[in-house]
Amino acid sequence: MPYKREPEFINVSPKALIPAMRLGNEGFCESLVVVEFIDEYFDGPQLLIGDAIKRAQQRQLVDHASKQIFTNHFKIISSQDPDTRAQAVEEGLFS
Ligand SMILES: N[C@@H](CCC(=O)N[C@@H](CS)C(=O)NCC(=O)O)C(=O)O
Repeated sequence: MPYKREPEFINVSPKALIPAMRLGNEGFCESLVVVEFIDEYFDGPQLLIGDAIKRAQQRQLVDHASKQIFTNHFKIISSQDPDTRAQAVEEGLFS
């Protein structure tokens, strides 16, 4: 792995996936959770922008990337097994 799986990281991201964040003693992971937390917690420009429909469409895009693209992309670039890479391409692009 390109990064260490330190216990404090695993505490907030049990599957050792990023993004993950910790604030004080609390932490969590998952792209959409992190995006929504940043918007709710911090002042300043919002990550999700526009009216409710636009924000829902952005959540849908993040959700799709989170479930289909990120995981498969990582397998494509990191696996040494050609079958695993081929399956990740199939799943990432066509399912
Ligand atoms: N559903 C997760 C997917 C996160 C994910 O797949 N992250 C990738 C990087 S984009 C990762 O941490 N890969 C490392 C690994 O699979 O070991 C989310 O949206 O946060």
